[in-house]
Amino acid sequence: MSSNENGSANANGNGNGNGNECSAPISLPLKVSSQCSLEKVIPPSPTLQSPAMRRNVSEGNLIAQDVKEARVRVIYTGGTIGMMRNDRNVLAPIPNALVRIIRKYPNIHDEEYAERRFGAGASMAPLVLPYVQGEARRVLYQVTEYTPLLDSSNMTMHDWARIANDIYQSYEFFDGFVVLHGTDTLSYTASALSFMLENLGKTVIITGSQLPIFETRTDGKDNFTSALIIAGNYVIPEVCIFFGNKLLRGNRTVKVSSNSLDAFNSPNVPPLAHIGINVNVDYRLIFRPCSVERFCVHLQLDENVGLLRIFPSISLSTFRAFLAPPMRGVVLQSFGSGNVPSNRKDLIDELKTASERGVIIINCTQCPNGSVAEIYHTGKVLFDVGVIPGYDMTPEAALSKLAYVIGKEEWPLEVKKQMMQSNLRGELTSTAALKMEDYDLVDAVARSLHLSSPQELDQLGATLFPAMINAAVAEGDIKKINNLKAYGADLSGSNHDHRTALHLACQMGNLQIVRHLLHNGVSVHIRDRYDRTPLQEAVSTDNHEIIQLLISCGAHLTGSSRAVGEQLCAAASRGSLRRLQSYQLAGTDLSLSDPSGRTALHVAALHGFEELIHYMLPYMENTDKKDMLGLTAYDYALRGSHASIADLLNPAKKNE
Ligand code: ASN
Repeated sequence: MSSNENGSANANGNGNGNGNECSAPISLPLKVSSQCSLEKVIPPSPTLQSPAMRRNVSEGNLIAQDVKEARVRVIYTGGTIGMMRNDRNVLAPIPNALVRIIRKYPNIHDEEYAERRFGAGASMAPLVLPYVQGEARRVLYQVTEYTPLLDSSNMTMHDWARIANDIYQSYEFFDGFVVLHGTDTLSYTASALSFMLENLGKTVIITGSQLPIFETRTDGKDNFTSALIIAGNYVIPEVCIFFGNKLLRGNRTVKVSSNSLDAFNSPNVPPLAHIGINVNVDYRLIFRPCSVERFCVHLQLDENVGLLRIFPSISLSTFRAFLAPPMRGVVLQSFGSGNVPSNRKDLIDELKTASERGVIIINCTQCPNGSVAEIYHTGKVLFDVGVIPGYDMTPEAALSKLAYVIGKEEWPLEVKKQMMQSNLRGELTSTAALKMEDYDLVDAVARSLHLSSPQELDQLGATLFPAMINAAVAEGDIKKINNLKAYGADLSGSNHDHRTALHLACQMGNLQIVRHLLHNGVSVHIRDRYDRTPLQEAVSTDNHEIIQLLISCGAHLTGSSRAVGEQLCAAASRGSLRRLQSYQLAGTDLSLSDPSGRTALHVAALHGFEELIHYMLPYMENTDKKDMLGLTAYDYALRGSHASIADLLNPAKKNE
């Protein structure tokens, strides 16, 4: 597959599209697969750079404005959503049509806003979702179209790796991601991506439709626009599926209908959000990564995995052939709560031999609802021969998890088996789940206020908890924070200024609380009403340990390069070495300039701050940058009569 940006012709492929015969683990080179057409707003995608080189600031002449914006990358892989009927009257994907056509749909693209924002006639400019009542941000979206567009039945694990890698490569430049995909294998892709995208901190939504978006009657428009709204406005750090007014956890889904517009279900977990007149997210259900680690991607999948559905009188030869090498992982789809014919010693022996050979066999039920459990003798025999319980995982999740876990070459077999039974991304219900004292506290307050409906209780919780958590954070009281969590509070909840407990903890400089919140999965990416992230709070208070902790968790600075340049110049004019160090630790390029082209080096040279010059020089690629007056930092040092600084910056001396 190769890709086009916003529908333009571009044959820049990864060459990983036809792996049907491949049985080796898939490994993609980590490289930028396509040029970003949001480049007026967003710098080109980085390769894996040193922290000093990494930056996420906008280039170019942004128009100053009050409207808050969110950037969403759309990866269009194919599926009915973009199909049209061909001359043989069957649906087939049409290359380069989607973006061209939706540019003309006023309820999917706001041309007037786009012209004001990016200039008239900018055919490669990002698309813009029209204003949505009640949502904080305007969603700007850029579409990457894959070539060839695929019916999802033709997709392979290589395509999963392709999507995962594209998200990884552009992760810092977007607030969220939407993948347009055919519905037939959508649950497999969603499950696989949930494992491959490790320590995910942003919203990834996969959607598609049952009827093409170009037809008069279509579910494609609603699914697509709702996915964009959620990806741009809500931080739900999971791989989700949006379909038929519901946001579902991707690795819990199954396609349940080939003709209903409500085609997906997540039988064992309620929807994460419903879209009605409003978007109602149930934040208590969101699965958050609870390790302090940066987002990364695991592209190595093992294709030697399979689904073996037991049926009455299954033959030994079928069974044996299925388990034979090179098979390395099998999802055994058993009856009911995990039962197989225990009177078939031939099959049980075969499972035992395969397990002893190192094949990981995971027991999942054929029932759409419920879990495998060791309650019948017919199930117990499986545990005894080394078959692992898959609890309530869907076959799609179990299969893709096997491909992921077996692809982790650094994990020994025992660790792999352990991981298959562990809840990695919310894909299974651990039997050891704790019973929370949900809402006791809120109930007490509700009773005294004579409130009773679930909506009123939810509303009360949403109002009370952020304030109470903030009070606990301000007091530095971890025990209180834990108690509130046990009462059902969402530690990632935000107040009316959209600020989270993490914003406050960073501002207050309490490293211990910051670490505690991160370990409890609080997102580093939530922006408050003023567009500030927790990392910006830590920079503003020059807390280097917190900055480093946030960075190790995948935080990055956002905002225009000019604005950051101004901040750097302001720090230099105050002689604040510590602030420059804060920006450097936060991944900022110290050579960014303010709107008049001056860098912090110019300003430090003018004011005679030699210590700052010494600090900055190793980080500056070009020390002879000219500002709008055509002056370099060296010129400023001369004009400020700072001879020793001029000596350090003298171009003639540097070239000696
Ligand atoms: N066959 C199509 C696909 O999976 C079905 C759809 O998208 N509704 O690509």
